[in-house]
Amino acid sequence: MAGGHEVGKGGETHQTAQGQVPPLTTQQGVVVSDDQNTLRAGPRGPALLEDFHFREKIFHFDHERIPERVVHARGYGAHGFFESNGLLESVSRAAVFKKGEKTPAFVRFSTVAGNKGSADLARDVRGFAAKFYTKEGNWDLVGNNIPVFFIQDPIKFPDLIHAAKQEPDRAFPQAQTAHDNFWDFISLTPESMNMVMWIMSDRTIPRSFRFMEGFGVHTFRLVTAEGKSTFVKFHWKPKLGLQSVVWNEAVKINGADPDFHRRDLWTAIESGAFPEWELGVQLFDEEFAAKFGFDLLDPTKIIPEEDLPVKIAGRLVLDRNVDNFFAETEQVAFCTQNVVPGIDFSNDPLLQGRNFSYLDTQLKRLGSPNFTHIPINAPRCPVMNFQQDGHMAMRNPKGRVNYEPNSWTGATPRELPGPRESAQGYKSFPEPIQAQKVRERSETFSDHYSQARQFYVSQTDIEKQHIANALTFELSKVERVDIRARMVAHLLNIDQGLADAVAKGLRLKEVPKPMPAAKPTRQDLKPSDKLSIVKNGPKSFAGRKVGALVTDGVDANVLAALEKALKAEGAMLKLVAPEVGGVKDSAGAWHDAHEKLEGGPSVLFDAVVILPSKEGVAALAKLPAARDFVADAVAHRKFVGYAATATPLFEKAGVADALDEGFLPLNKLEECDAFVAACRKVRFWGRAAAER
Ligand code: HDD
Repeated sequence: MAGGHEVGKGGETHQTAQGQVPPLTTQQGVVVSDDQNTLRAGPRGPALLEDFHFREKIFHFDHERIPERVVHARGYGAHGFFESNGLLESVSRAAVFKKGEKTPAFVRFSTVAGNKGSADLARDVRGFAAKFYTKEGNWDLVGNNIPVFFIQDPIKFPDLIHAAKQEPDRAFPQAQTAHDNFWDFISLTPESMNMVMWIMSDRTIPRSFRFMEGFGVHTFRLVTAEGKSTFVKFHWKPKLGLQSVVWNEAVKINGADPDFHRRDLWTAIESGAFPEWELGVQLFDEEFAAKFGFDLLDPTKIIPEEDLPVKIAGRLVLDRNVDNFFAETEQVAFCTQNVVPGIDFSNDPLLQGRNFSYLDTQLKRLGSPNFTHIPINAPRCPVMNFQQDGHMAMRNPKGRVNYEPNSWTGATPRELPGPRESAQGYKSFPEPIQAQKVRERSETFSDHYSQARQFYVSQTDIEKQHIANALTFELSKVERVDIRARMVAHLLNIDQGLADAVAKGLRLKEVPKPMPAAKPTRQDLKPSDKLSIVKNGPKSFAGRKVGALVTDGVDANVLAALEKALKAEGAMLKLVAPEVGGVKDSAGAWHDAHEKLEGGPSVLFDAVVILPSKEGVAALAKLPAARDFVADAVAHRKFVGYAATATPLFEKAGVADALDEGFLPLNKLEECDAFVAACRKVRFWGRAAAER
C-alpha cells in the first residue's frame, strides 16, 4: 500500500502506535483499505468514477455546513443544571420551580451581529439563551445581557438587523455597529435610545460570559394551578460579579485571542471552576404595572431594582462542556415559545413576534421540522403525539393508529384538559381581551428618553466617560455628517453633558437642536446604582487570571508565595516568558511558561506582575512586546505587582515616573497577600493616565 497508514481488515481492531483502534469504514459500514489515495487508472492515471469511498467522503464534506444563525451566529454553549430554591412555588405551578428541583440545562452565549467566525470582543449585545429540560417539557428563556431592546415592534427586526450587520454591497464592516447604516437607522428610531445607552456602555465588552448579567427582557407571566397570574421579569446574576474590559483592551484582545470568551468558558469548566448565576425575579401585579409610570409590555423599559427588588429563585451552574460543538452548540434550537405549564407570555408585541420567528428559523437552519429529535433539542420527558414523517424523522409512531380521536383499543395519547396525578395540559392564562384590529403603537410606549437618561446618570464618572468615548468612536466611523448630528440631537434629550462631549469629540461644526420628542424627558427618575458595573464590582478576585512576566532568575520565593495567595483567592497565575519553553527560577527550578511573550500580551489578564531578575531585565526591556505588556496594563488601569528589579523595563515603557497606588511592590512574601487583596477591585480607576 503506497504512502498510507496501516489499515485493519474486516471488523477487527489492529495495532498502531496508539494501541488497538477500530477499522475505518464508509458510512455504509464497509471497511476502508486505503484512505490516502483515490482510485485511479494506474498511479499517474485519471481518477475513476467508481471510487465510492472517495465520492461519499467528499459528498459528506461538501454538506458539512448548515446556515449560520441570521443573528447570534457566533456563540458558545455548555451544559449544567438549574436548582430551584422554591421561591416561585407559590406563584407558578411549573415543576422547574419546586423547592430543591434540579433541572438539566443547556446555555448558549453569543454575540448578535458578527458572523460565525467573528471575534469574541466585538462591541455587541451578548445573547444569554437557556434551555431547561424540565419534567414537563422544555422551557427556553432566550435573553440577552442587556435588559432592554432596540425596538418595540417585531416588524422592525429585519430592518434593525440589516442595518446593524455588514452593509450589503461591500460586506463590511462585520461584527461592529460603527458604520453609517446602523446609526442612520438608530437615529431615525427614537425608541432605541435607552438601548443605545446600554450598548455604548461597557456592558457590550464583557470580560467574559462568566462576568455578565442576563435578562429575560420581556415581562412574562407566572401562573398557579388555580389560574392566578403574576407578572415576572427574569434576571441572571453572575456569582463572580460584573466585570468588563475597556475598549482599547477589547480591540487588542480581538487580535491576540479572537476566542477569548469561548476559551475562558471552556477552560473554567475544564478546571472545575463551574460558572454560576443566580436566577433573580421581579414579581409584580396589575396594580404595580398600572402605577409604575412606564408600560411594562414595552421591551425598551426596565423596572429599576430600587423600585422593585430582585428576589433569588435558584441557581444555574454550568459544569460540563459539550462533546461536539456542532451537534450541541450549533444545533441547539432555542424558541421563545417553548414554555411549560405555569409560565406564560405577556402581550409584549416583541415577544409575540419572536414566538413566530424562532420556530421558523430553526426549520431553515436545521432543515427539517424534526429538529426536536436531535438529542440537544429533545425533551427529557415523554413525547407522544401523531406528528410524523418528514426529513430525518427519528421518532416515528408505531402501529396502525396515527390520529386521534380513535376507537382502537390500546393506549394512544389524548389531550389532558384537567389535572391527572402530576400531569396537566398547558393552559394559556385566560386574559380577557376586547379590542379593535389596528396597526398602532400604544401611546404608553412613547417616552423614549427618560429611562435612557436614568441609565446614564446612574453611572460613575468613568463609566459616563466610556459612554461618551464609545459614541464618539462609533459616530467617527460614520461618513455622513448629518447622521452624526442627528444622533447628537437625540443625546440632547438625554443629557446635555453627554451631548456636549460627543459633539466636541466629533468636532461638529454646528450643534443641532434637540430632537423633537413625543414626550419630554423626565428629570424625576432617581439614579439606580444597580445599573452601574463599577458600583456592582466583584467582592473577590476569584475566577480571574494574573499574567506574570518572568525571566530566568525570577525570585523563587515570591513566585511560590504569589501562586499560593492567588490559589487561596480562587484566581490563577499564568507565566509569560520570552520563550515558551519557560524559565529557571533563582533556586534553579524550572517553570514551563504558559505563553510566549508575543502571544501573551497583558490584555489577556486581569492583573499583571512584573518579575524579571536583575540579570534578565535589560534584555527584556529591549523587547517591544515587553514594553507593551507594561504600558498596556497601566493604560488599562490594571493592578501591577512588581519586583524592584523591574525599574529598567518601567523606564523603557515610559511609566517609571508614574507609579501610583495601583502599583504594588512584590519583593517580600507578605506583599503577595496585599497585592491579591488590592486586585479585588479589578481596576485602579484612580489612575490618571488617559486610556489609550
Ligand atoms: Fe432573537 C436568536 C435574543 C429579539 C429573532 N435571539 C436569538 C438568540 C438570542 C436572542 C440570545 C440566540 C439563541 C441561540 O443561542 O441560539 N432576540 C433576543 C432578545 C430579543 C430578541 C433578548 C429581544 C428582547 N429576535 C428578536 C426579535 C426577532 C428575533 C424581535 C424577530 C422578530 N432571534 C431571532 C431569530 C434567531 C434569534 C431569527 C436567530 C437564530 C435563532 O433565532 O435561533 O429567530
